[in-house]
Amino acid sequence: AWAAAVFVAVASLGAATLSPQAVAAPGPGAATQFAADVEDDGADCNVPDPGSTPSDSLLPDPFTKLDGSRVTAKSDWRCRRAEIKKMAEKTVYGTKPAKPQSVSGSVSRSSITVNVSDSGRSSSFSASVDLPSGSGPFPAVIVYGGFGADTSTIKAAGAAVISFDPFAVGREGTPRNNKQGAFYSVYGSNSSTGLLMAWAWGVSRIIDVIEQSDGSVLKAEGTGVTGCSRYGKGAFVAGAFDQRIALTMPIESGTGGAPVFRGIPRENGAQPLSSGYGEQPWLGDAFGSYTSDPSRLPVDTHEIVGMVAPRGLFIMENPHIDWLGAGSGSVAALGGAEIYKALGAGSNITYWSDIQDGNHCASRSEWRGPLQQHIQKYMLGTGSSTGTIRISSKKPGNLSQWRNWQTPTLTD
Ligand code: MCU
Repeated sequence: AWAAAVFVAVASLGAATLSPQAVAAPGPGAATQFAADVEDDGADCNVPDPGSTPSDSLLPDPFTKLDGSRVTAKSDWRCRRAEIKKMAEKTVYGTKPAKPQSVSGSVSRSSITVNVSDSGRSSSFSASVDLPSGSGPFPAVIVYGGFGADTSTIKAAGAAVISFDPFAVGREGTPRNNKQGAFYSVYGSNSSTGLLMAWAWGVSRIIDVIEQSDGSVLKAEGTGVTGCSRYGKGAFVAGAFDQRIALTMPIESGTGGAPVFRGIPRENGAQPLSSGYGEQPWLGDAFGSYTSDPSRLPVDTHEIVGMVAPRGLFIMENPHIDWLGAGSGSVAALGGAEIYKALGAGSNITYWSDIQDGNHCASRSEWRGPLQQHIQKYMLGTGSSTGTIRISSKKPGNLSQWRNWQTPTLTD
């Protein structure tokens, strides 16, 4: 009850194929070398129906494909990721529809508007823009909600801030059979897709509008995404499901975000899966059949981390509040880092829970330097930071207890 009260208080403050060259050292202008130029570069993959997968209390092997064969080449990851995407949509988040028939809008120095229509239904939403000093055009970080993200460091690093109100796209406080917001106006209030994926769809549509603009104010290449707490869950999902996003930065995301689902029930004080499912319709309706037994899930979040690979990922977590499940978060990072390593991009993932200030969504000096370095490396193409895994001893994670698979050496 204590933790829940704290969260409510904070919440009320704001309501391409991986080529060998793709993992070479970055140079100026190479900001987006790890990102794709399309939202889903595995859209052409032939993904078999996942059917039912065996129950497994350990983390599923990211490198075994649905046909039972193993991933052997880096280029295989593209279609293996498409399998993970399909399973994750089906069991965890709900489907993310492809780009609507029509997306239009505008980009100015102070705002972005987005208009979509598909199959005779339309909706729109807008977001505000805050530019850094300099002449631009700038890559932007799409910042969910109004708290927890260090927008002054983002701007000081040289990126624009797009303030995105996720509730405009998928409102909280609605029952699952009457979801509201721009996403549900188009796809139906009884859509089984949860809010996190609806928000991710909104982020993708913002990127569409930036891509379609004349590029004088903002550029779509080098886009970042961040948010804290429920918005950290959102940022994590947005980055996994749009491969144009060059840098994904979830903060203190908790259950439904980065932490492995299989770890949550075994982690003292972590928000239970049933609570993460029931508090808000964040996860897809289908997840309701897994809350009492996550070992039946065909995927876990280490593979969602792997969907982000080899793009920049900076997971920030808070080990001082049990509810946030940072131990399960570190297992997700360690498991996902195996995928980064296999792709030759081991230095593109950072996990950092080794922090002093335990306040939820606090502004933290420890993260300022790495945040700036990540923005410069992945969004601007200047600077070169090497990823680090800094796990607090308060909430350790031990990958060897969670897997019975080995990481393959993949051919180029
Ligand atoms: C960590 O994110 C959530 C958490 O899952 C909820 O249980 C709590 O009510 O709110 C947190 C949050 O978004 O705080 C701002």
